[in-house]
Amino acid sequence: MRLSRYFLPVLKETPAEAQIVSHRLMLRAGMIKQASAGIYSWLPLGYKVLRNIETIVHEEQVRAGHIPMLMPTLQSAELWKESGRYDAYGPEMLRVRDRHGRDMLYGPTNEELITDIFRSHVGSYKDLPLTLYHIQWKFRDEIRPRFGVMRGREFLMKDGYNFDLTKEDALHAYNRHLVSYLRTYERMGLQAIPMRADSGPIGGDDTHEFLVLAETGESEVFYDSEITDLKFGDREIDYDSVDQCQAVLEEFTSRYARTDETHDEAEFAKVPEERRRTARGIEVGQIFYFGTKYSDAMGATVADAEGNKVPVHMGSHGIGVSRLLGAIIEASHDDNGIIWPEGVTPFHCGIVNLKQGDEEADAACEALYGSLTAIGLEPLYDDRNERAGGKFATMDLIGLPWRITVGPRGLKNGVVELTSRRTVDSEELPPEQAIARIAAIYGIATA
Ligand code: 5CA
Repeated sequence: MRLSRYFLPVLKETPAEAQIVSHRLMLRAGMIKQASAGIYSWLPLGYKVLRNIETIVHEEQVRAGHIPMLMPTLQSAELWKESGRYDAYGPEMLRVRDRHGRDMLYGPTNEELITDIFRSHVGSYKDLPLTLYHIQWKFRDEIRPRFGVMRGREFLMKDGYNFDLTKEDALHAYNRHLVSYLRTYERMGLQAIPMRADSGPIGGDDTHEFLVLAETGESEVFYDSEITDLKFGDREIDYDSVDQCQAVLEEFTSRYARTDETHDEAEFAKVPEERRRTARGIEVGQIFYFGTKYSDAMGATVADAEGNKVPVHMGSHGIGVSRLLGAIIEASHDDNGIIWPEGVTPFHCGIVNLKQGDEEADAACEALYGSLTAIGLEPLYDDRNERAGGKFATMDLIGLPWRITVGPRGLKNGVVELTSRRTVDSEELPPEQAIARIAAIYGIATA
C-alpha cells in the first residue's frame, strides 16, 4: 500500500477523552473512531489488525478440531425465555421489538441459539463430540463502557460451544480449549495467564479467565510469579489426546493464579512470600464447563449407546477479539507509539523515502516495494511529500515492526537502512539483503 493513496487519519493531538495508552494510540493512529458510547467504526488500519487477530483465532480453533459457523447478531427472545435468562440477564441486554411486536435482542452471547441448533439436528451420541464456534459481534449495554475497545458495548467475540456425552468428555473439551488459547495468545505476542475465576451469568463451576498482565487492567489478580516463566512455545500437541491436553492444563494451572472474585488469602499464603504477586490484568478470554445447565432447560438430549435419552454436557469458550487490540497495545508500546508483534502487524514493514521526487530514491523505493510484494509481503510505502521527521513519527506511531529507510546518501554507497521498531537498532545493508532479512523474519523462503 502506498500511504499517499491510503486512508490513515492520524491525529496530532492526544484525544482528551482517552484515559489509557491503548485507547489514545488507537485514536491517534487512525485505527478507530467512536460512533457512539462504546461503539466504534474500524478504520482501515484498525480493521486490518482486527482481521489478523481473527485469522489467528480461526486457525488455532480449526487446528484444535473445532468447526466454524456463523450465527446472527439479532436473536428471538423466545429461546432466552426457555433458558430463563431473558429476565436474569437484566439491563445489559439490548432488547428490541420488531414491526410485528415480537421481542428480539442483540445477542450478548449465544448459548441458547447454539443449543437450539444442536437439539434440532443432533440426536445420537454417535455425532459427538462436537464443538462449534463463530466469531461474531456481540452487544452488552455495559453501564460504563470505557477504555475504547477494551470495554465496548458492541464488541467482536469468538465464542465456541462443546457438546459431549459425558462430563469426562466435556472436561477434555475444556482442556483442549485451554491449550488452543495458550497457542492463540502466544502467536499474538501475548502472555495470557489462565486464572481461576467466577462464572457470572454464564454459569457452571469450572472456569478460567485468561489475563494479560497490565497496569491498566480492570481485574485485580493474585499469582505465583513462577507462572510467568511458563511458555507454550512451538510444542506439538495432539488435541485428541486426553492425557496430553490434561498435562498442559496441569502445567499451566497448578500454581496459584486467581482473579479477585475467587482469591483466597489462606491459600495464597502457602505460596512462598518472595513469589507472591498482586497485579492487574486484562481479561482476554474465558472458558467454562457448565454441564447440563442449558441442555436441561432446553431439552438438548442425545440417545446414548443403550438408547436412553440423556442431556448433553456443554461448555462455552470465549475470546475477546476486539479487546485483544487494546491488550496487545497495552503490552507493547513506547513513548512514540505502538509496537506491533509480527504475528498481528497491519503491514509487514514500512518503506520511508527520505527524498520523494529524487529519481534514484524513488526508483529504489519502487523496486523494494515491488520485490517485497512479489514474495507475498505487504509493505506500507510512505511516498508522501513530507519531511523525514514527519514520516518517521507516523511510522513509529502506527507501530510497524520493521522500517526500511531509503535516501540518496545511502544509495550512493548501495545501501538502505533497516530499523527494528522494538529495539530501535539500525543496520545499513544492500536492498536485496534487507528484503531477505524481512522475508526470513516472516518465515518466507527466498531463492
Ligand atoms: N459465552 C461465554 C463464552 S463464549 C462468554 O460470553 N464469555 S465472556 O462473558 O467471558 O466473554 C468472553 C470474552 O469477551 C471475555 O473474556 C472478554 O475478553 C470479551 N468481552 C466481554 N465483554 C466485553 C466488552 N464489553 N468489551 C470487549 N470485550 C469484552
